[in-house]
Amino acid sequence: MRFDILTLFPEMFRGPFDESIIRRGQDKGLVSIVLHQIREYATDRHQTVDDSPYGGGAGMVMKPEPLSACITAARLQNPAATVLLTTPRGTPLTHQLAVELAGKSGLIIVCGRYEGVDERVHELHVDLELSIGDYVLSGGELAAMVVVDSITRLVPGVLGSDESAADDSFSDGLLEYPQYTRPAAFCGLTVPEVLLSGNHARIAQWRRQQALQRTLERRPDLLQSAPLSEHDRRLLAELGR
Ligand code: 6GU
Repeated sequence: MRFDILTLFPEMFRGPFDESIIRRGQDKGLVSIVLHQIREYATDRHQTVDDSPYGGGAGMVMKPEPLSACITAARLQNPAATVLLTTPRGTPLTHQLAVELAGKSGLIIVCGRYEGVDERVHELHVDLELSIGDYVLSGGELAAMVVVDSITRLVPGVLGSDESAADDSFSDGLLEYPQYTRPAAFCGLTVPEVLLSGNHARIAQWRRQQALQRTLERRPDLLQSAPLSEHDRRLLAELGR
């Protein structure tokens, strides 16, 4: 998967992209990330990338020409890519959508800044506007990092077989069950007996029950769309759903 990221602040990405899973994806040659400085595509003497909004109002708007030129340049290098724009008004990013985007041959991510981007850039170039949640960030860069991270871990081969994404929260539509490691007793709290039993069927059953209980308590909205068995429904009924 090739990501092209268009931003006014490429330096913001260096730390996060040089560590951990994203680093490993790049080292394995499964993921490549190319940063583009939008300002390099401004043509005036002051390299202007923003201007005040037509019609008045607070803040600045990203000018169409430098951004459009930068997107065109990225497209030449990543021709089959889907163009995403990070904005709080976008479609909410979910696990489901991350899976879908991980299947694309390339992604170009435009990081919105200021009060927004000239609407004609959306019309001409953007396939999908993405938001990472119902709150406002100062710019799309942190959101773009979240998008890249959530997609990279789903690219086949990036995670080792011992750290599969299959058990992650959301992958089965539920929140993940509680995890424990040694020691068996810590600060007076013990690990549930079933996890020490070696009985894999009982452990799987306990984990499923815990995932259902947590989801019911914290994110009951997820139960509307999670695939549930008859047994799951009976467990939830016992929990008072
Ligand atoms: Cl994608 N961008 C900005 N600026 N704020 C956000 C967001 C994106 N998602 C949630 N808040």
